[in-house]
Amino acid sequence: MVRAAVIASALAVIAGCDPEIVSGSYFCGPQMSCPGDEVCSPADGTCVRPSLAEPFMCEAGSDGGEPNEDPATATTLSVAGCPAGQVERIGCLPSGIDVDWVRVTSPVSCAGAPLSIDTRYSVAFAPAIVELYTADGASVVATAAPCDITGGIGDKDAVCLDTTVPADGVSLVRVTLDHELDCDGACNFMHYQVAAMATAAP
Ligand SMILES: [Ca+2]
Repeated sequence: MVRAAVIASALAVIAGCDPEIVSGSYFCGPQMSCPGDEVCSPADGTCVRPSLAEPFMCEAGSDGGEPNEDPATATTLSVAGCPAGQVERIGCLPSGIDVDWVRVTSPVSCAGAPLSIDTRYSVAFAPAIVELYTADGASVVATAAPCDITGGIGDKDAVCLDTTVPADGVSLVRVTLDHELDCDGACNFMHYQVAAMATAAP
């Protein structure tokens, strides 16, 4: 709500003296909040007049990794080296029952090197929960924590996971929605971007 208000006033300044905000010109706040008579359109997470709201849809290509509901079918994200440039993938959780497994693979020569796995997602919808699992997918090793890599216009939130490249180079991650903050089911969907990068071993 605070972020949406800040963006709204910034756009008002850009528009000159006209205090009227154009429908669809700014992002919804947490849990699809919008000021005044506007509502959050799930289609793109912007505040619009109620008649213009459209349902959520996965972005083109964002569900290309499906099905990935278990470790055996996990979507692969390949880290090229340590150090190497960040690799990214767009994902989508269109409903509360969807689960995305992501297998982050790094060269075995990078074993022990610091590995960051960061996930950004729209602040408007149910937050993403990102967990690092054991290689057999049986138990959680670590949970990504909120982090400040959002920057920009303020429409994104993020959680970050700092780990190390395991001996076999495979880090198994599970992405789900936070049902504690899903607007009682009304914002139970999410686009996200998961990014991974390894740096040189100390
Ligand atoms: Ca899935």
